Amino acid sequence: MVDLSPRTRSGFAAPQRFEADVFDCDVIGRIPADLEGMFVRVGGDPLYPPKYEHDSSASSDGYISAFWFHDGYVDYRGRYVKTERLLANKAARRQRFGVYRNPFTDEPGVESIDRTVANTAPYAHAGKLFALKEDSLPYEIDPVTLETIGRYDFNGQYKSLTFTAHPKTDPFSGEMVCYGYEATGLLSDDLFVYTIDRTGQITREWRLKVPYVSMMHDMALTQKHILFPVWGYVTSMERLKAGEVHWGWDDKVPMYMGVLPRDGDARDVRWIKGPPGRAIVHTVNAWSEGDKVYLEAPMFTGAPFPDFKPIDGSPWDPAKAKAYFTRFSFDLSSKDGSWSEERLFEIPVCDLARVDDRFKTVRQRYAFTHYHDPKLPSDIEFFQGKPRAMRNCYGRFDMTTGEIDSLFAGPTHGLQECQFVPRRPDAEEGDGYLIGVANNYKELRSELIIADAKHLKDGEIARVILPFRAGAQIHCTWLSAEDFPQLRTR
Ligand code: V55
Ligand code: FE
Repeated sequence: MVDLSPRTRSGFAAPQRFEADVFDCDVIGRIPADLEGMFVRVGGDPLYPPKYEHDSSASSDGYISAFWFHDGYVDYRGRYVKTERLLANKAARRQRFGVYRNPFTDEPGVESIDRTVANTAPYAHAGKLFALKEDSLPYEIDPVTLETIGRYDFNGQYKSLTFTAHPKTDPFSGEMVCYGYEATGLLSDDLFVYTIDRTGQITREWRLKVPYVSMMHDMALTQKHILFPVWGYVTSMERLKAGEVHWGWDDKVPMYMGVLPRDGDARDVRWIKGPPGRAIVHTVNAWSEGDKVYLEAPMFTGAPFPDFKPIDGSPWDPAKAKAYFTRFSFDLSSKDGSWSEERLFEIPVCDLARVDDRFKTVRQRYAFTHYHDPKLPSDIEFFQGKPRAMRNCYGRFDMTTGEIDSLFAGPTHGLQECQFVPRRPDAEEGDGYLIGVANNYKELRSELIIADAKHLKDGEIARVILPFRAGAQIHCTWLSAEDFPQLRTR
């Protein structure tokens, strides 16, 4: 019997707890016939409620779902990621694991079981699809059935115990750069970095030490450099022994930007020191020009997540949990590496921004993200007192001119991260489709929006209507039928 603890979420965020197949989804409008492939999402859906009230929603069980596009039709499928932890909980019919990334809070007897819930990001490389979370190895997923194949360590070549949720693929070489932090065990200051070629073979490994252990959630890649933001979410054995979640916010520690030359050795890494009180959870894109390296990313000036609170006991401050598109530049020619920041837009954005992935590692013009436009209606009564869920627009942000083209999704809709899909492999930057899920808080169901990325103001081309809430999404991706030919005949 599942106990509905007070912490159990209600309304739109209530656990779904079922797996689903919807054949031939309802569509308003017309699905473009040239859209062949699959939009894949990963998020969390707690099969069993958290064991402790102070746990984070980042502990919820990984759930992978997909909208398969073929011949103008759309089918939906959703499956739990069958992690070791999920299977152990199912066998016992209870939650056996404690709070976020803290094994000291688990029940006895689970020590040898992988704690990850694999709930953060889908990622495709070398013909394989993975569900990722930064505290363990990837789980490989069958792209047709969405069933879990198992944990993957690149044929034993990948030595870090952890793998980021945000690898980066160089669109020109096809190689994937990835890393694991706390690479040799809980609280370790080891950062292992890898390149994996387009066939899935590991071609390089760097072993680095970080300035301090922090949530290294994302990285950025240029043609010349790999960037590692290190910032104020910190941890310690004391907090873990005290039963706390892994991270606490420290606004005194400086931010660092690790800059590793792609053709250099581990000793060539530079840790450029920045101000304290900064957070970059996700990057947008980066590029190198001579001795300068540029990074565009939404930046917070306080703790981004309410579940990971300040270590000094002060309350989490929602006003500082607003992110603004910022361009950072680092001058590698000066001895200490200079650091500068420029705010690009005066409107806060959701920090899940995407680009046309064919232009990663070089300067790109457009970033796409959801955000809240206060000039457009949002019906607060439906958002359960959670104004942060009111993301009513998808925007195409022109990072060079400051223009925003946007699509309004509706007054009772909260948008999730979107995906850019190029119209053709050789289309110009930004010519393609923007795809993303809207939570319809009024009808308590999920809707998939498909828009022309060059004409957002015109509204969507089609909207797929699911007859239920498709659950929380953290990240998404697109599998093209060229890269996954088995999708042509699924
Ligand atoms: C994030 C999400 C996570 C996590 C660490 O979005 C960072 C940031 C859903 O899990 O474990
Ligand atoms: Fe993320």
